[in-house]
Amino acid sequence: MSNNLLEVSRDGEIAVIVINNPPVNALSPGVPEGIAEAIESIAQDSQVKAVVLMGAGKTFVAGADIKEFGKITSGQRSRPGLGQLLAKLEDSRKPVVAAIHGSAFGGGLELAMAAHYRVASPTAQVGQPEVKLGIIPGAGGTQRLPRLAGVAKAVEMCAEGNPIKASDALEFGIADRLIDGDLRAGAVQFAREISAKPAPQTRARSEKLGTPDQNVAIFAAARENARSKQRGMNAPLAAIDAVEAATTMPFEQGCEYEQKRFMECLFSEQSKGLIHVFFGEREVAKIPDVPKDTPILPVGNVAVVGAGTMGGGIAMVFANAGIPVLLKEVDQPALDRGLANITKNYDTSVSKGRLTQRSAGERLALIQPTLSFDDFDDVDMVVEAVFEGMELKKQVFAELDRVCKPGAILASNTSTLNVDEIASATSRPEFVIGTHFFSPANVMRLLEIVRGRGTSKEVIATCMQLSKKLGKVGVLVGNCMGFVGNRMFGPYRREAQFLVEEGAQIEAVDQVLFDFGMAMGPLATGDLAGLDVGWRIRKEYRHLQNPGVRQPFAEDKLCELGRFGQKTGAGWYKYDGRRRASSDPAVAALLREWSAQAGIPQREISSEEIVDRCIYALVNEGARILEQGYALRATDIDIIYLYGYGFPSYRGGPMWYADRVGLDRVCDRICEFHRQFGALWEPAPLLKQLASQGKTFSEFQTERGAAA
Ligand code: T1G
Ligand code: NAD
Repeated sequence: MSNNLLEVSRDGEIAVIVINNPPVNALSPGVPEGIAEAIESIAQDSQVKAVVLMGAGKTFVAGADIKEFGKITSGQRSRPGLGQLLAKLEDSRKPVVAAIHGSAFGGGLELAMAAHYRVASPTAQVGQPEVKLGIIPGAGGTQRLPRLAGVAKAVEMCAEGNPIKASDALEFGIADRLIDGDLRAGAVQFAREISAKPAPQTRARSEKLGTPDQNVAIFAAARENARSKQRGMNAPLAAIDAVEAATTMPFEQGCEYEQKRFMECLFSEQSKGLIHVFFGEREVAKIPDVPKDTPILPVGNVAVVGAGTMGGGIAMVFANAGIPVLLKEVDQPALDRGLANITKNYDTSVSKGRLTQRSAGERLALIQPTLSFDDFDDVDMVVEAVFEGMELKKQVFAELDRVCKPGAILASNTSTLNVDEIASATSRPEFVIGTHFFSPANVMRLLEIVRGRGTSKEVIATCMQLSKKLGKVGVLVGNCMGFVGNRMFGPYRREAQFLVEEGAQIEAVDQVLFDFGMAMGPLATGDLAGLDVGWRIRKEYRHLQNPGVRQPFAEDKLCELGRFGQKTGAGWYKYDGRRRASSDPAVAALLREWSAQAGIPQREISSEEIVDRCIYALVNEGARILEQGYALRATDIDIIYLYGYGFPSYRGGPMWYADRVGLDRVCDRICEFHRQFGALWEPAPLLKQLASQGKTFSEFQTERGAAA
């Protein structure tokens, strides 16, 4: 029996059901129905003694079809009754063996746990990642997993959403055997071995559900962990409640409770934001005019110029990916400083158990220090990370053009400078590109890839693919000042400064944005990155400022006092030896004085105004970037802000957030600020247009995509 989504065949007395719904065998409409039909017809076949259930292609089942969720929440279709299918599977009197390779995620693991046995290839992984989509397992996962793996492991997997390796699945009783080599053959062999045994039902098990005394501590720790590590997210807490229900309610009742919480989460704003992010992360990798089959250039070894804050981290990124790195500095003391920082970072990772001493040593060995360009003639790619000055960067690129082999990619980590002007210092602008890492480069996942006027499609495709290999989320952006992330961050931090100049407390501005979900408040972020970085850039571009337009003064004045932030022990806050921040009344007093000198009246400022001015400043500049084409999609801007600036993922990103608020309301508020504060708040034409048409940035993106 087969339909185009699955195939049933026989291997002697064993029936083999193969799900074939590429690319990830999601439980799209037709798949659960097909499995149910197959189980029913196998039940009638007396020849069959047991069943193997597996996936075709690269993976078992990666879960429910996420693309269908929108249709459920918009009422276009009802929720697929996965629960009924799983009960039917579990009730099969012919034992069912799930054979797992690749990923058994979400509904995929739930399917496997409803089977009577599970075997897996050693490279497989299993997990309940639903909370990363703002939902919880909805097909019995929170009820069957604790029965198989115990309460502590189940609550960790369901609340944190991270996958576990096959060897851990075996250790915790989720898998019954690991199969080296041919999985199908091994699974059929296993099915033969158990075909005469009773078919154990996971739902009937309770030996691992613990006692209330044991469980109370587990759930308390899980809730505390969720509140700190997944701050602001509702789904992890709902997942914990559902696993707890498995320890206090009978199975069916527990499933009903899970169902109720699942639907609650599915219809939540947070889930919509996180599903937007899920597909957004995959969409940013698609460049309309750079086809999937664009030739990729080899990047087998690289060089990094400058071993400062960024250069050192960038060298670690390549070494962590197993790519040998030449690291060049101007002189030995600078080189020693850079290597010492790198070594310290690896030692920290080892001391925190994130890395073994052996692999730290292997990675460090891949970083070869040098003081000359002599060895650069053989590298496939160079990333330049010297001081942010155009003349110096052009000197370095002219030198690279002279020493590097034809076809080597020449990338700059500049955070603001014009990539075309840097490229003009070479004879090969088609090989020049911006690779804007974020600090600390070995930690932050975002990589803004800056397309120059001459950058070739091969170089773009190579860097986009390389970003994945480096464990980064690569987003292609256009070459304008500050590119996308920093260009939007300017107005965001400008408003934060204006708010404290007008009377808001420093701590209040940071706390309100922190409560909104930002990883850190805007002023504290300035202290972390170094207030002097922006100060140097403002001084470099002072000549471009429009004299009639208000400029924030607070951070310039703090820098004139040498308060650069964490690096000097004082900025907006003061810092102890371990960089812990505390309020500094001296700054508040200075601000009152400076505002009085500037004639800025002081007033009470609401939290709502703080959020709107900072977040809508992001949105307004984002709209300009979108209409000017420096970002391909609104989604790209959202992904940049999630991975580079600590914007809360459950709000989907600034552009998605604005869409959910309603662009008409956002535009009205910005017009209000325009009237109150002047030209800086001129609404972006695209925002005005979409607001007047009752449209969203997502719709604009789809239309532009269709037009491309
Ligand atoms: N539904 C629909 N499409 C999916 C999908 C899914 N579950 N998983 C992946 N895709 C698409 C993806 O958008 C991309 O499309 C292509 O497949 C390849 O994916 C009932 C309710 C499995 C580890 O959260 O983690 O089950 O961009 O690029 O890097 O309780 O995909 O090519 O057009 O990611 O090899 C829970 C999500 C669902 C797992 C493979 N499951 N997927 O990674 O490929 S909720 C998940 C992944 C649920 C139940 C609940 C990864 C992967 P396109 P890819 P990959
Ligand atoms: P940094 O001052 O920490 O380091 C710059 C290093 O470059 C110094 O060690 C210096 O000795 C070295 N250098 C200067 N001229 C050199 C040459 N000719 N050859 C080799 N080395 C040379 O600066 P940073 O913060 O690492 O910034 C480097 C670049 O990265 C800048 O373009 C900056 O805008 C960009 N950037 C910085 C950050 C950040 O948060 N610091 C984030 C993203 C991008």
